[in-house]
Amino acid sequence: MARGKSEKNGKRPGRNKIESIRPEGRRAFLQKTGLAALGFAAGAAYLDDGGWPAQPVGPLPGKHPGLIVLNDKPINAETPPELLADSLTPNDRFFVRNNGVVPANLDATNWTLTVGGEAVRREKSYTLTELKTKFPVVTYHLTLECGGNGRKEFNPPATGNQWATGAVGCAAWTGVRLRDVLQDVGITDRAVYVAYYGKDTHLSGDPAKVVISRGVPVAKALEEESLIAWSMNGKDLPVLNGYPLRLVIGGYPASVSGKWLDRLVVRDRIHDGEKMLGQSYRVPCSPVPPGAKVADEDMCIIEEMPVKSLITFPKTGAMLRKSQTLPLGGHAWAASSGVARVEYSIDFGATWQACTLAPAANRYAWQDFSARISFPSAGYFEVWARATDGAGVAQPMLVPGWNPRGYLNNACHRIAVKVIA
Ligand SMILES: Nc1nc2c(c(=O)[nH]1)N[C@H]1C(S)=C(S)[C@@H](COP(=O)(O)O)O[C@H]1N2
Ligand SMILES: [Mo]
Repeated sequence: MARGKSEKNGKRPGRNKIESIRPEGRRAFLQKTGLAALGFAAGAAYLDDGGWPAQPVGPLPGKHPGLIVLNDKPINAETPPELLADSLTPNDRFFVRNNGVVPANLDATNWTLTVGGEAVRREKSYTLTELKTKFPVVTYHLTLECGGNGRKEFNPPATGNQWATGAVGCAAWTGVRLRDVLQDVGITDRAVYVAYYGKDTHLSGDPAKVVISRGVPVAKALEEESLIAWSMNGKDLPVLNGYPLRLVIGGYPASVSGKWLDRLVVRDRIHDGEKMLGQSYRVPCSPVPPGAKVADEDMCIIEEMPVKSLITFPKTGAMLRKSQTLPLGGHAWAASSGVARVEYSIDFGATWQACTLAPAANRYAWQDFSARISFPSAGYFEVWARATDGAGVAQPMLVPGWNPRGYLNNACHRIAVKVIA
């Protein structure tokens, strides 16, 4: 189990014996408690879900075999919570969200990044070596979360990858600041948006079609943590995560962090590239009832992602004795306001207790939380975690605001625990 790994890394307090339920035991437990029916993230139960691949595809090249492959055309894979226990998500465990075909024959030596658009003085290109030597090289811990993470829980269902909880990760990204490069190119005061193009190709095979080209407001692009990165946790980017160069922009949906990055455009308007318009990465400007049809002009671009947390230890279905305490662990993240606190509940949200919250390495980095939980009796419990951001906004306990594409589900994560006498 993930526990062994966590303890080896010294990340979790103590070494309390939490026995995991044996396969037969787990199944019986899940049946008895109706756990599977609750849609809990319980290992292979993921793959039994209607619409998901019946057979796991993989392992993906360079990726941990425990990643759950939701789609192989394009490749999309999420990380189960127990594989996300590390403070920094290892490269082979980092989720993959592709909209097109991974580019072949990636050549870092001859890679160039071109910066153009209506609002630059003159277009300019850089080789990777130029980027690495011309500008200060910086490292930040930045959380990337897909806007559709948690989509699986929306009802009526939204089309698209049925992400459960694992389209998120936090790595140490190394590169140069986007703002240093933009400054070197020279952006004019007409600049409104900074957008990307990557080298991946359209699923249709049509070379004229752009897979995805999204962007951020100039002010966001100019933040000190907005990076053009070539390294993840001290190693080259994995091919599936954008080798050899990508944007990493924390706090916004990860769809703005363009992979296989070869072109930036500084626009004099809100970028109108592929997956910027219509219903993509947009939510209703004002709340709508579940199932509503919303006209494109009433949909607004997602900017900052809401506060969220994830329990990564123990795995749901853990079993312990009443005499033991449960070491709880996980991460919490929010956009620019940061995480103010994390609490847990073992009574379905009736009462909440404080977790210990580690400081953030920097803005937009997730923060580890932990707690030691004593249970009042034997029996079935759920452990819920709830984070509150710096503006006092907490995670909802239930799935929030239904929206046509199923974005921004930041409902509390919960796990099942069985306490035996
Ligand atoms: N070139 C390119 N960049 C891309 C994408 C893509 O399909 N092509 N997907 C985006 C989306 S929707 C997400 S959530 C993140 C996922 O990053 P990851 O695969 O490294 O986890 O990449 C973004 N950048
Ligand atoms: Mo995404």
